[in-house]
Amino acid sequence: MTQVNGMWKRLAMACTLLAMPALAWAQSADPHRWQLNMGKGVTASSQHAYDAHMIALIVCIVIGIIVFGAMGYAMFKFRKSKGAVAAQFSHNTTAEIIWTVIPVLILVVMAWPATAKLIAMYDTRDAEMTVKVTGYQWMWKYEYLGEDVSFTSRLDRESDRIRQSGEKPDLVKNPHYLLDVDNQLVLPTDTKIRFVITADDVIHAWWVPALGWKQDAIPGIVNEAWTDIKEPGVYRGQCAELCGKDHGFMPIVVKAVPKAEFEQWLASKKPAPAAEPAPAAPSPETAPAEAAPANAAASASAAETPAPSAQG
Ligand SMILES: [Cu+2]
Repeated sequence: MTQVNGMWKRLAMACTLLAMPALAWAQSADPHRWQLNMGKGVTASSQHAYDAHMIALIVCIVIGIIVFGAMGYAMFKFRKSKGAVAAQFSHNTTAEIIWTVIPVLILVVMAWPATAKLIAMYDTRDAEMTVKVTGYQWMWKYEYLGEDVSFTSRLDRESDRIRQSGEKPDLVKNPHYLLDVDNQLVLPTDTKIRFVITADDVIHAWWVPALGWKQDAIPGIVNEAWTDIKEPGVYRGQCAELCGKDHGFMPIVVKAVPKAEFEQWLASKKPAPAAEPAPAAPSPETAPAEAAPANAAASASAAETPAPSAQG
């Protein structure tokens, strides 16, 4: 008996040692080569998904150990060579009730927190800002609603050059080959951000694993999602719905920065304000607020004037 106990202890220790690298890798936001477990991500949603996954995984492991342990023990202990004779019975009501009720209880225990987390994932109320994401063949458009800031984001030119040239990509020189974009989606941390997601041509799906969800981008339909990124960093993703020949070449890059830095970035992306005081204005007390729009209008019309002649 002590020998059997010792064997189980050694087996448990071996299992723990084998699981250790997986537990260590699970800390990071982005996937690693040979990663075994899912990542924890950097948002509450991704943490919830990770927790639900770990609960289910642990339940599966415990059930697996119990079932296969009992099977192995029964096959070894009651083997034919030891003179064991198969029991003869057609059914046992007590056993049937037990093996129905226990799995139902296990499922309820697993479904309860999972459902609560799923409901929370779809609750976009009380968002502090909204970003509209539109999928195109083959790029993304981001609009910061109400901020007058929008831009497209597509595969970076160097990745595109390498893939079209047929040369072998060097992952040391280009560690983010096919995973970089020209314009990153900059987002603030510690902010509830609502996404409205759609597409302009075919179905795409916007997916950044570190945020913990993916959402279909469907023409004519506006889907919703939200995030609240806890850690500043660069998080990469891809289109996750087969959308055409360049489906594999429309990556996503989210750059999460602290709120103050985001405000600065957003201000820098807004169209230049019309009321720029002219530096040459000598009047020290009142900035010529009306003069500036007039200047802007004048320069705008000056810019427009030569256009017809240039065309003609
Ligand atoms: Cu796509």
